[in-house]
Amino acid sequence: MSKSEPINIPTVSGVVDIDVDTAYTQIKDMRIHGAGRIARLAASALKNFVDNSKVSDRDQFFKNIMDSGEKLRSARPTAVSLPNGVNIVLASTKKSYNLGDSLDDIKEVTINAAEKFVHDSLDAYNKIGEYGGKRIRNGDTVITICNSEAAISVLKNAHDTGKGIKIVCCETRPLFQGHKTAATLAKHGCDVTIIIDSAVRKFIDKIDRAVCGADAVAVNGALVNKIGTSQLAAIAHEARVKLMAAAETYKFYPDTMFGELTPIEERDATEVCSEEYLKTYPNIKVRNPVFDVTPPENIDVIVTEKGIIPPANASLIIKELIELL
Ligand code: RUB
Repeated sequence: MSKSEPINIPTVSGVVDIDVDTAYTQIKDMRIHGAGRIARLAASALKNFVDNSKVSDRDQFFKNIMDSGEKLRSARPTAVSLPNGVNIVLASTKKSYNLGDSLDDIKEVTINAAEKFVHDSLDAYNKIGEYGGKRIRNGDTVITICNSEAAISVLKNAHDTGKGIKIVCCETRPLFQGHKTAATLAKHGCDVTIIIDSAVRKFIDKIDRAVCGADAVAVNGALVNKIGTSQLAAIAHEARVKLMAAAETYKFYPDTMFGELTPIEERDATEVCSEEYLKTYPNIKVRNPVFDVTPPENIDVIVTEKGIIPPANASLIIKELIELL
């Protein structure tokens, strides 16, 4: 993916037919990206695993599907939607296995759980769009970053309800996911402007609201999202522009309640500089962390499918999530 490649606009897809190894590679290589999409792809792959399993021994089946879950969870480290999605599906598998259910019953329960996860994920976008859209006012100019389906849902809703909004998309270096967001919203009929990431402060006095997605929400309400989000949030806070984070509840990170920190993925230097440049100047070091952490004091609200919460209430969502897993 580069700024010169044609734009392949990702869609909000339901259950797809994909095996575990292919899903793992597509997520790892970012052919499918964005926290919600990768979670749904992993759930689809677990369903596909069950559909195609030829194993007749229930213990062996259980071990194999747990190994598949482990593989899928390891494809990318930061978006907690991925382990949460896998764990939500496999929690049903485990329960059924531990109850002593037959292999056929364990399979059926797993398929139902995978389909339910995908269905609930898609349903969450509509709710987040509806709730978040209400907080956008007539004529607002709204800035966004990266390519978040949840944030796009809020923006589309505000547009569709006739608020006459204008949207500014940060292009989101180094992989330019902001160009995808701009293309999706322009196709939807929205008024869209792309700016380079470093132009946010220059334009902030023209901006009324900021909306972004989430890869993870910690127990203290801190938000992990695409690199540049924390900078956008700090600039917005300085200018008294409110930032709304749009996050389905499966993006809240249970382990942060027990002291874990969210690992921040660091990707290849060639995403930042060309191979030729790196060969010419082998003594130049390149760092490419792809997510950052926005402190809760720079976030106005988090919009979930269960309603809008202040960042300080993140622990309530996490407690509910822990009960599911
Ligand atoms: C994507 C990104 C998105 C969140 C939320 O990063 O940071 O803002 O994942 O997206 P990458 P969504 O392109 O590196 O995966 O709302 O679609 O789940």
